[in-house]
Amino acid sequence: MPLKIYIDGKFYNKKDAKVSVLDHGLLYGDGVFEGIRSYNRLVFCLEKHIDRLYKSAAAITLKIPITRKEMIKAVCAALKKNRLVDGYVRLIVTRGEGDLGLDPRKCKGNARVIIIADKIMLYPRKFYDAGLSIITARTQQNPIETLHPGIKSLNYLNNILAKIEAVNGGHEEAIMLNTKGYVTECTGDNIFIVKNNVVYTPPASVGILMGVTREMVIGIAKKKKIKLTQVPFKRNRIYTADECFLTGTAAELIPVVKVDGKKVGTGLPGKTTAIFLQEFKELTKTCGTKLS
Ligand code: PXG
Repeated sequence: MPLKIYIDGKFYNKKDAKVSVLDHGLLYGDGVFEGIRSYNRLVFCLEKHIDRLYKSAAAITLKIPITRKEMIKAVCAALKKNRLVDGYVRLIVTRGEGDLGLDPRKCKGNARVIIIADKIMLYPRKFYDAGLSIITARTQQNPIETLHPGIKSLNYLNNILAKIEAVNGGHEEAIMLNTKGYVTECTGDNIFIVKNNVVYTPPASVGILMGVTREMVIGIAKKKKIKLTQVPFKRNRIYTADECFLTGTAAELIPVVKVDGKKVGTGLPGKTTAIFLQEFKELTKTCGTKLS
């Protein structure tokens, strides 16, 4: 069965799912997106993703043409239409079709909603078992005074430049520092370290995407009475940490065992990371919106 893709209220076969070359999402990266996952027909934290989508849109003065309720329905419909039990949804809202000028007013409120529901592509198992080796990128995080990293916009070039550095060095991910040298996040994941049984993750103020998985990890720490603090830190704190892990919708929680060629802790995935991963797996069975 060909993939059925939602564009503005209708489903199209993949080969017919097309948008204009004058769409400002394509011309300028003018739009926002979300990556959402379903586990056994439970759309994980769907409302949180929808909230973030509408927040991102508001931050770029993009008016989404449908209500949150309609959006939730459409995401569920896209998963059902493609008979996905464990799926991945890419939800995209672009400024829509305009002309060659970058003035968003030319798009005349044609904002376009696209929903692609497909199978999830995961990091290979070996990375969960052995942990990732990552680097610090020379490409810095966008300062919060520019395109705020908390906005999940279609303009991911900065992250892609950092990702290219990682890939060129034979790594899977790269840490981006802010202009003051503080650790922010990776190109598609938030970052956590553990030192002496305390968990640390960078706060919003350094410039990060407020990850849904990150929020779940913070909740798990509370529940398990593990001390977790959101404080700025520099990369030397990762080099001397006992454990490090990344969080993201696609990756879930993935251990990091090497940063910039230096072993983190014992150089093996840590026990605190394992506890969080175990608890997270439980949440994927209960947190979200069940497909009817
Ligand atoms: N930081 C950034 C910059 C992200 O893009 C996260 C953190 C984690 O957020 P969530 O809410 O997923 O826990 C993300 C999300 C990809 C891809 O293809 C990555 C994301 C989203 C969609 C696709 O690598 N990362």
